[in-house]
Amino acid sequence: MVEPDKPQVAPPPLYSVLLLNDDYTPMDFVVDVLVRFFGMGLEKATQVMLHVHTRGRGVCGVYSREVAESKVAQVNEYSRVNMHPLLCTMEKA
Ligand code: TYC
Repeated sequence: MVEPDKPQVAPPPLYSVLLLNDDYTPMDFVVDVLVRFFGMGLEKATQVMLHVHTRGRGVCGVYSREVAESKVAQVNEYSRVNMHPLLCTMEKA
């Protein structure tokens, strides 16, 4: 028997929010960003900061496009007003 087509609904794409390493942003500022904007505890935030410091980049979290764009904008603005060159970006997960 011929079945009716199932509705073809793709799940919304997810985006990884990333921090990039640089030579100038203080480590404690990066940890503060991870706690403040990504809800991490101090221990996890320190691990992620050290990962970014040694590997060049690291994932802070995975979100819908709208939430990821908002995190990127908030982190880059917070870094800018605090005069640190820290960069946050996003890519499809
Ligand atoms: N590399 C920086 C330093 O030595 C620390 C740092 C870590 C900067 C992570 C950015 O996303 C970053 N002070």
